[in-house]
Amino acid sequence: MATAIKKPLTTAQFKKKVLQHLNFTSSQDDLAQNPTAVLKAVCLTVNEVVYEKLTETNKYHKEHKSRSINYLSLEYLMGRMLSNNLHNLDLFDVAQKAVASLGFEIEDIFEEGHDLALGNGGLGRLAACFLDSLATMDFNAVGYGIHYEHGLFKQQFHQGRQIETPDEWREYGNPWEVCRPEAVQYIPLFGHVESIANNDGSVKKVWHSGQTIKGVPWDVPIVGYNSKTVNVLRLWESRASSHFDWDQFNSGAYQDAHSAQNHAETISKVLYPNDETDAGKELRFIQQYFFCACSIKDIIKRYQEQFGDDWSQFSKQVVIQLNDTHPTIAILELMRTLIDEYDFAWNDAFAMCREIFAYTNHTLLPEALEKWSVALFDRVLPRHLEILFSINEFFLNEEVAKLWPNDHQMRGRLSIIEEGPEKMVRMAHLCVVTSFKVNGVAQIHSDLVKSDLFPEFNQLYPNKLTNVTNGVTPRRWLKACNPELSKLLDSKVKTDWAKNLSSLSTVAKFADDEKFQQEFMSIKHNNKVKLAEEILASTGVVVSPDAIFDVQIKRLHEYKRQHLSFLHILALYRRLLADPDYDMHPRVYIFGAKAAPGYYLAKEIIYAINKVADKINNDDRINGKLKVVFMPNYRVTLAEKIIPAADVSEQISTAGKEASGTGNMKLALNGAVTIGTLDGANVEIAEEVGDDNIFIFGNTVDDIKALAANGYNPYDYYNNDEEIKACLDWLHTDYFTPGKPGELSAIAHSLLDGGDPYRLLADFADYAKANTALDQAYKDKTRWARMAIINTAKMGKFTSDRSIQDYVDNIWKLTPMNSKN
Ligand code: DL6
Repeated sequence: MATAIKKPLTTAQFKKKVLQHLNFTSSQDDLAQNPTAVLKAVCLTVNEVVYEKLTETNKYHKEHKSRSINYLSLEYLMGRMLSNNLHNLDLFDVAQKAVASLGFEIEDIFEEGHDLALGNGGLGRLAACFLDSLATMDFNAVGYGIHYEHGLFKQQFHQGRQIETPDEWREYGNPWEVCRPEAVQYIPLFGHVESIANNDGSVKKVWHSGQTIKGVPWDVPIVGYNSKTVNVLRLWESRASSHFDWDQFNSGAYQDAHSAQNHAETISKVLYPNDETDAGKELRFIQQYFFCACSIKDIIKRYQEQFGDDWSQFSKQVVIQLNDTHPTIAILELMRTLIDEYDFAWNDAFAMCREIFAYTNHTLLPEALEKWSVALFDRVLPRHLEILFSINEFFLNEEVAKLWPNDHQMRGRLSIIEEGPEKMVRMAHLCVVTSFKVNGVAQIHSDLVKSDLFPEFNQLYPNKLTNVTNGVTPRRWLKACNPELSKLLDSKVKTDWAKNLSSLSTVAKFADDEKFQQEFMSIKHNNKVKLAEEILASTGVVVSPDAIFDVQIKRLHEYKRQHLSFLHILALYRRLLADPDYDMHPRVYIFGAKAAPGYYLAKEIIYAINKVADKINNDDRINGKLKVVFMPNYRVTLAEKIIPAADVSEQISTAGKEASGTGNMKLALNGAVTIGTLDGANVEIAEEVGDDNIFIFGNTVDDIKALAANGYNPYDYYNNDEEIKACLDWLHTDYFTPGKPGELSAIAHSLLDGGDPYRLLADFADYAKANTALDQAYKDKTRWARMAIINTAKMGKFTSDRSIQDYVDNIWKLTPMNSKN
């Protein structure tokens, strides 16, 4: 076992501090009435340890001039922090006992906390896992993002339809953040550029901005697990650069007095503003620039505190990772700063950027590859647009033209500017041109980035495109969320598996051990009992823990194909109605997903699942063999409850569409067996667990390409498969929506007349077959237990510690704290 860091507090000390905070920070004497106050006091107690470690961490890196990774991400899905921080500081049992002696269950105290839901899905959660690993592995890292006033919306269902309400995660404060007024930044916007001739004939560009926004940093400490490190996530809040107009206010113009303030504060108001309107687009664009500019200024400030005006060490000290294209403007901001504010020659500034930036691509979906109009750029960031044009000119003339002389088509294809009725800036092209490394997030995805998305760039820059397979932190996604299983694993694995996940492979040798199987499956059962209670509380549906818990939790998107599972549920229901003795083990389908507010079909899919669930769950004819629940408000905290209880993990995206997936890793780590396509990280999960321990089905990437090449016609499947036809026709009736026929037709329309863009019908039959095989496997208790155990045992590769080590070795080149190197 690796040497553990000493427990920072005893139970008695912890309790004393909690009581002190209750008395002196919150003035609370009636504890029984106030678990929220206890939560706050516990957090403040933990923070005493955290801030001391943060100071030590900063001191160390200053003294040792450690190179830092600066992770720029518009999204961080942190979830709740308390349980994780207690585990990482080895204070969980201490806090549990201390709180118990005050008359509370620690779990009830956790329930008082809010999720930090500053992200949409996988991309933001990945960023959170990476911060956890960076701190655990003692690397010098800062996460930069936006301090959104409202994170991802809260989801409720009203008569089956999604209703969105604002998320108020810090309405009454957030104990995990500290404001840093000493690091405020001022960010210019709009205006025009003046060209001033120098005496030597050169031209100096001066940007006269039209507005200035104040960026106020809030630091959220990131606590490493059993490590010396506490890093920070620095989130920028936008404010007006001057206070509201006092004179105007006193003269009675109350609204006007606030208007500049309102405009400035809008920037960090909401995560992902609806960008269907021009105003929404401008807001999203300004959000991106605002947080990039604040972060670049902060990175330079931190550097200058150590090195003054000596820029020679900058690229040795700093690496910046762009999490998707959202922070691309950071490249232009650094160029602008170096050239306009520090008098760098263009070539030197560009060379510097090319040593500092690296970019992660998270999607091949064309609609998700960001483009901004040149006109918008020109209006908001005129100086940046000039620099962008100069980079493009250099790229096209010095690089593209050398490899493909006089090839105008190639110039057009690779140019950072897309010509057309409206000129657009291709942000991914700017990233690829300027970054020194570009990575995809699973092997198959990275291969497709090379072969399909950026083949010419791969030719132009042969060693730039690479892969780093995603990972998840086992601290949150096993140790904290599945305490019983963790204890069982502790009893079998000698090393600290939470820090060395590959050591779980030891457990594979117990996969056929009857006693271990029983222990493993009885923990799963207990977790299912707890989830069944949660399901009853949140949906009113009674489910049996003896049924198969079949889980599909992820953003709602057509490519993820929740509606494939939905169609199969309809097919099973039909089979059961036709033959009540139809041989299947009872199954509970558990969905969790939010649909983007403007995504019509995604919302229709939610509605259809809810309506079909209502019917099935109340149909006595099928003897409870099938249940369907859509758990509202899917978020990190809910995932922590669902994942330990899952038997089956649905990972059924169209091959080639899911870049990686990380829910697939979390579920398998907790002993769920995957039914999935050969897509994203499923491919690598299959390699690790072996064909016998996963249900792979459906068309491969090449098959999907061939389907298109041969002229895909969904009606071929509809006309030739009686079950598909019956299920799709059913949706046009009022069977599930009494008196309202056609209410569920949208799905059928998209699959037939809409051309079935995600080839759902082409995979249906094989999916149904794989499900039958899965059902058979589950009925064999010994076989299933073996499969579940192997899944947990073989997930070593998918720890985010491994991902971070890959980034460090191949891209970032960092040295951890206390390393001898
Ligand atoms: O890399 C994290 C995560 C992947 O696991 C998902 O497969 C991928 O869809 C997601 N990508 C995005 C970006 N936009 N889209 N779509 O969220 O990244």
